[in-house]
Amino acid sequence: MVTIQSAIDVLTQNDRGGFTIPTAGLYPYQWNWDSAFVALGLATYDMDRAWSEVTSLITGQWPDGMIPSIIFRSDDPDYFPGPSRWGKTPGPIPSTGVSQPPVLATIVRAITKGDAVRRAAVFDALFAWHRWFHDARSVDGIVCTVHPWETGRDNCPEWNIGLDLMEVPPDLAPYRRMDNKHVDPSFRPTQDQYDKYLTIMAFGASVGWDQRRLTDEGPFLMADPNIHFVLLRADQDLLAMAQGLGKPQAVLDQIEGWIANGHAASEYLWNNEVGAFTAREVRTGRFSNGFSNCSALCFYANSGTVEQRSRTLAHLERIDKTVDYMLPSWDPDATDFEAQRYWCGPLWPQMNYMTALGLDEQGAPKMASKIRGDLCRTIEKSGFWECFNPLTGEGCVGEKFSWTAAVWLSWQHEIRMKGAA
Ligand code: 9WN
Repeated sequence: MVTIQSAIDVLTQNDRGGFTIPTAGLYPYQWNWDSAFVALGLATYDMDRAWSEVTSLITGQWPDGMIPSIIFRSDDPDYFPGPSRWGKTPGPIPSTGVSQPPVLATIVRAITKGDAVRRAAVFDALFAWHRWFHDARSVDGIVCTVHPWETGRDNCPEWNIGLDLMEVPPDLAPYRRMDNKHVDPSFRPTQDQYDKYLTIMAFGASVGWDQRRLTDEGPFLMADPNIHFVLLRADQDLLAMAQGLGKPQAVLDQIEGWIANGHAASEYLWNNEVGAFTAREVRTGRFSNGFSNCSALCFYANSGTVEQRSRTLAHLERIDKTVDYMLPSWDPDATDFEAQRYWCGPLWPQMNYMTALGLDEQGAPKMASKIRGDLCRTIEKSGFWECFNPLTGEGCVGEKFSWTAAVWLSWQHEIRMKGAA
């Protein structure tokens, strides 16, 4: 049975002293958006510890503002690719050379209500990170991504149109994967995908992790609805914090400009044929052809037209009739849907969290509560897994997973708060 204490135990067991790993064995370092969700869970019972999750992540920030996807405080032979393969990176702590969806400002705003001191302490770092996305990753006003790992959705079929354009050089340095030693390989990305992930890394290292060059000249360039909507939402949360902190007009103007640009960029990701927001390969303009579990983040970002939102909702209603547990990461009616393979089908706790929050805020409470309730049912059935089979509710990949425990704790806390009010 899952209880508040069992969820807290997961976070405590994954605590490595001021920061939390996603799960023991498979992911032995601090990951970017994982830590943001972890802070949300920790804040329900230990605000000081939640705050060190936030500040420890920021400690890895690069001089250009980027906060990397993984911070390597040690070199653990159990994980590949670790710090030696990423090579020398410009940050204060060894790290990857790409970022991850910037959910942190949204979570900082949520957990620091009324705490101007804490908000002020991290505002500049958050601002610099957002500016980095809008500068280093922007192509004609669209914030793009250079690596599937940066999107947090590694092997989602959305990336195939970008990966298909790539060639793996014959001299790619040999390597040995470690992920498949920890978990069933049928849950994980394929070898060809890994070769391409490593090819992008080799390019990044060859240009000394110059982020502008990685965007302009790198082998992979796509626009991702996950990064797009998460950043657009986070920009709005950053603006609210800036206003509350009395930041100078120039700062407010800058953030307002990002938000206006972001709403305009939503149009770029609207795939009229599918009737949903989907990823897009930037150099060819080609769209990916499927509904994913970030298509409906338009609600979370309060973006998209009335028609776009209602077509999005229609997809959610169709998918809900097909699977037992919402929300699968890839369209269950697609031929390349795979119920257990990572981002090709399983439902992901942090995605259900953001999607349900957005639907609730934008007037679709019924679907919001379905998406929240289904995640709670899978957790109650199977435990705090990394992700879940949407047809059976069975857990997949990593067990005793931090963000799963954290999201569940945050919902339990909300229920208790409402009951007490
Ligand atoms: C690569 C840690 C991370 C998540 C990502 C998820 C997975 C890593 C991997 O695990 O990615 O960064 O090795 O598969 O896709 O969203 O942050 O939980």
